[in-house]
Amino acid sequence: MAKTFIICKPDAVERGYVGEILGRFEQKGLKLVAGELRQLDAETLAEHYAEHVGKGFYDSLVAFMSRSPAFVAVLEGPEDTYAIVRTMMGATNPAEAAPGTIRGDFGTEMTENLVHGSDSNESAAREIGIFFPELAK
Ligand code: IDP
Ligand code: MG
Repeated sequence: MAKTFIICKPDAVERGYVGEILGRFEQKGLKLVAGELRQLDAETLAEHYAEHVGKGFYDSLVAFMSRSPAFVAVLEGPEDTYAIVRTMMGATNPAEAAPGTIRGDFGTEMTENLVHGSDSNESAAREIGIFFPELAK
């Protein structure tokens, strides 16, 4: 079994897509093992998005991610569950994301792309440690 970390981003919460997004993962066979609506702050986002600090889009990313609550969650499934989640999310740019994916079905723009998912097992462990330290082993 493997855990991965997801965020239903503020646009998803604002637009009422949290149930749809979580439902897709549940229907796929992944188990919700933690989840909470949380207002994210700049400090937490700098840790979470450490690889992006200083990039051209970083300030607008933080403004977006902190403008209203996000739903942070941990999903559990088979080995490499992070990869299942990433496939179901679709490409980072919703304009290029395939129909049938979350971003492909519900988004149009790059920053407001509805969902975050860890990009490796190492990232999943790191991100779960930030948001749900009680689950990190
Ligand atoms: P990912 O979420 O698909 O892993 P990353 O490259 O890790 O994509 O970027 C993190 C987030 O930053 C994206 O999901 C998106 O919200 C935002 N982002 C990434 N690249 C750009 C960009 O070029 N312009 C605006 N926002 C971006
Ligand atoms: Mg990423």
